[in-house]
Amino acid sequence: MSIDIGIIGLAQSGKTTVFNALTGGTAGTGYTAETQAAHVGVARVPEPRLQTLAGMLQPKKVVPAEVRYTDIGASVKSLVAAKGIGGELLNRLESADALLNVVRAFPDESVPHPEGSLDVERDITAMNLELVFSDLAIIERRLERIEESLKAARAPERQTVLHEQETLLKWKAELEKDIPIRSLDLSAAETKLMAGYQFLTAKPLLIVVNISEAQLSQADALEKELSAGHAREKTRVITLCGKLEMELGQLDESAAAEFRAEFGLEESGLNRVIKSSYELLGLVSFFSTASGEIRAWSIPGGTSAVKAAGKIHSDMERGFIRAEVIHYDDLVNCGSLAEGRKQGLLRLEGKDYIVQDGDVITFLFNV
Ligand SMILES: Nc1nc2c(ncn2[C@@H]2O[C@H](COP(=O)(O)OP(=O)(O)O)[C@@H](O)[C@H]2O)c(=O)[nH]1
Ligand SMILES: [Mg+2]
Repeated sequence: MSIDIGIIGLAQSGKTTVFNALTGGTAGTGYTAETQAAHVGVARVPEPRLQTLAGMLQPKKVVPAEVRYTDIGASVKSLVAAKGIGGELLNRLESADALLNVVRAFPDESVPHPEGSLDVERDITAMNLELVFSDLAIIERRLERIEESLKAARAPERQTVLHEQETLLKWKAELEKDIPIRSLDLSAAETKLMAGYQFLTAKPLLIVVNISEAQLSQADALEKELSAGHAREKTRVITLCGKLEMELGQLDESAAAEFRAEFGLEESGLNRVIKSSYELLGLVSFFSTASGEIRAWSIPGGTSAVKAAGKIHSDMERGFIRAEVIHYDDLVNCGSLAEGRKQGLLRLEGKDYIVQDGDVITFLFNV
């Protein structure tokens, strides 16, 4: 299972362009009727350590981690209003790990803006309100059902339902003040309750400001200014030159690097988006080695060895015996797994070991 990110944004903001840039896709951009099917694609997570490991261990196969992007190609608000057909697309957003909001900053007379003018702040607010709108619809539906069920509920069950009702009313009041659920301080019980709902305003949000090539010189300043206003826990802002990145994404690595240097771009847009997403989601990378294959994985920081094994295969979680672990840095320093074992850098760890970013792991398990 890969990390799953839903792309949202106003019409013509560059959602499909950014989707293509990230996934190397060639989905049609420009004006398209809403309710079109979503675009789904994967990006390989750039991970230089994986290349180094591959060079060193000479595996038969090298598999990078992936992030899955879904460009739903419709406004959240219209999906909420349409329900039926909107439902499936909305579900995709609701099951995403994070949302990526593409906000238009590039000027282009030939691309009409739905609001008639460019205004990054206004568009960020508009999108936040669409997410609020969607969550309020969920809460209202649930509250109606609760009303119904309370009529018949008996004492023990009644207490739980009343508690849920009270919590939902509290969140509703916050949402009505345009406060997203992700910025509320939730108790453990509330967090548990919330997990059952998949609220859109509860998801980490990456705001990608789509700039033109001509705006590249102001990109850093713009990023700082917008971050000051919007970046907080679970929200980040970055600028990206969507169209340029999409075009570069179609070139081979060395040609792309050459153009990047000409534009003064230090790293690829994909790199920057992935880095911010990882920060936002608190993800770390580990590497698994097994039967001639080396593979990179992304897991939330604080994941135990047995859960990390489960990410690879449920059998590995169920039959977990132990993990042989060496840190990437140690492995690179000593040169081989055999040498790592000799020097005692390769350790045996149990189920509860917390996997660290850069761990190279061989899982031992029973089937
Ligand atoms: N000039 C310029 N045009 C862009 C940029 N990004 C997207 N576009 C154009 O804006 C239009 C809408 O882009 P698209 O990705 O289809 O937007 P979507 O409706 O959000 O999916 C297309 O004609 C794109 O070529 C950009 O950075 N600069
Ligand atoms: Mg589109």
